[in-house]
Amino acid sequence: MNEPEDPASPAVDRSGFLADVAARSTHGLRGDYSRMRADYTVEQRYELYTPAHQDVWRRLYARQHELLPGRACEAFASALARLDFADAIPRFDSVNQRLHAATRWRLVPVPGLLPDDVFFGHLAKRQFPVTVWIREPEEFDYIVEPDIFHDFFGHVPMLFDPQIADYLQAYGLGGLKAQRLGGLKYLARLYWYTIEFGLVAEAGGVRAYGAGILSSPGEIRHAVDAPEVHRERFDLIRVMQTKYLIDDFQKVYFVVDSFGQLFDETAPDFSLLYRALERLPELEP
Ligand code: HBI
Ligand code: FE
Repeated sequence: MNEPEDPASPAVDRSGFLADVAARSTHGLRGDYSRMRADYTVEQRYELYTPAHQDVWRRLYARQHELLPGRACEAFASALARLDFADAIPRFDSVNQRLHAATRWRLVPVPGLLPDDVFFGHLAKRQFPVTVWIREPEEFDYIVEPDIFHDFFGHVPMLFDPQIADYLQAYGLGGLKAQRLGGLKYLARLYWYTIEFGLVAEAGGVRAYGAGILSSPGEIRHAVDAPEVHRERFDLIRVMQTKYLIDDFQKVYFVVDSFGQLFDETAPDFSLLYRALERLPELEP
């Protein structure tokens, strides 16, 4: 997805993003975007987490941890077991040493959702943006925007897997390119059905590796256990044709045989694929 392409590349416009944030004020994106750097990173000010926040983290962790056996993939379970963040909100600095040693990735603290090009730019540099704030106790079961629990618990263990680590960097590079080629819609579906809601076939059965599944108590049971769910073999074109649901459990999940398959099948240049997809129907999930 990130093979070289023609150099013609108009500048990306993201002027709308902060205007959007401002317009939606306190009920829009809730992060504090006022003291960030040009690359949208901030400090993780650990002293701002209250005892109530720490309690929310511990309870979210405990509930989710209990659901992992038989549902989370091996890579996730083993990385999580080596990270001890059951008892307190993790400090990015301490995880970064271990993460960098494992796969040369590091976490960067951010206020919340980022404009696409900023997000891709970080991934291309093997930097994973993690939201600094945590949901309030009354949002325990459902949160609209990704918070530190989703970003950290869901995504960080998978960054210790060498193949996922390389795939995600390729995705970031491919994203910068897809914006210029008008392929963002298709690439976003790939991200959704892999990094967020991907399943992998393991010896014991189908297991979750997608962060949206792994960080949600309802979705992890639905995705892995529910009989009515469609679990299709990963097919790049199918994935890119298939719309997704952002406010309900998914109706379809795509299953890879291995993370190597994911990397290999998404390695070719996507520019012709994007053009072909314009002529193919969109599929309902
Ligand atoms: N920003 N912080 C953050 N996290 C995401 O997962 C994210 C984002 N910005 C854009 C984005 N995802 C998606 O639009 C792309 O992956 C398609
Ligand atoms: Fe996510």
